[in-house]
Amino acid sequence: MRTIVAVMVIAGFFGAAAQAFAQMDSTSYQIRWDTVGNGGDDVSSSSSYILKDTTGSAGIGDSASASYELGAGYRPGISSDVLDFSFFSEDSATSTAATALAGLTIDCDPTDFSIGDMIALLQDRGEDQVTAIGQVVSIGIDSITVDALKDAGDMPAIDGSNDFVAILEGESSALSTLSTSAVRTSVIGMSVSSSAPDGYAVQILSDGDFRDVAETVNPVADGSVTAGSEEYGARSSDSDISSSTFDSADSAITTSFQTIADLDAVVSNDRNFLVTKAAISPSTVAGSYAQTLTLIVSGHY
Ligand SMILES: [Ca+2]
Ligand SMILES: [Ca+2]
Ligand SMILES: [Ca+2]
Repeated sequence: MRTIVAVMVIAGFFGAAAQAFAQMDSTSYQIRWDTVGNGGDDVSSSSSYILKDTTGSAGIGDSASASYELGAGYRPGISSDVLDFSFFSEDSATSTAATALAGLTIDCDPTDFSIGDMIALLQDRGEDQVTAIGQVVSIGIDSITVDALKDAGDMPAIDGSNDFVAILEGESSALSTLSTSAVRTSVIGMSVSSSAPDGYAVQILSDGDFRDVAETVNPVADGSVTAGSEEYGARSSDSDISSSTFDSADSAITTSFQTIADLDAVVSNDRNFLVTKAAISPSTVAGSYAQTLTLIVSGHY
């Protein structure tokens, strides 16, 4: 029997760009913000909270002339920039059969799940897989309920045949034993919060081919990873990406950064996912194939 084990290791990074603020300056000095008040403290903190405050502000409000704009009051132009990125990869070892979906409740054996787990719901795991992700908010006797289901345009239809719920956690992902008669998949969930006014982008790159020493699984080139063909690639749940094909086709992950999710808006916990897919042909050499992926999120300021 041919045994090909595929492992994917994913690394996450975090990028931020500076935001420009109004300021006062001279040749030698720059006063970005100042306060005239009767008390308070610019920054107070405890182990749990940070407070930025002042008291006694007077004449607050916005005013403008042809040349200037004034926002009077306690630092009205300042807010703490937020750029937060989390990703979680499919733990196929803990996947559980799903038998039905009603609203946000998935019928399954809930033994392996905890409240707060990120999960992927997989209809017909493999080549024709339909995926959605969510976070467990309650656990029943024979079901789990999630806060929302983010899909890639089609909600999974669960009939109990080849349907699963898998926990998304950690930074490595296994495609298990590859097959000449099926497509193996693994889901990478992503969540972004960004206060950047023009939104954010998540980009991906690999450290090389999906490989075992000199042997590689060919990067997908025809837009679809199909059973029986030696192909490896990924598809995003973001259906609107202008700078890459991950939104509309199974695409090769290269050593150059490519966008896998973007949104032109301020967002809180905006979720997307990437489904990595691999298939082999009878001529694929047995081995343990792997690559390292790097994900970067950047705010658009
Ligand atoms: Ca099914
Ligand atoms: Ca193909
Ligand atoms: Ca988009």
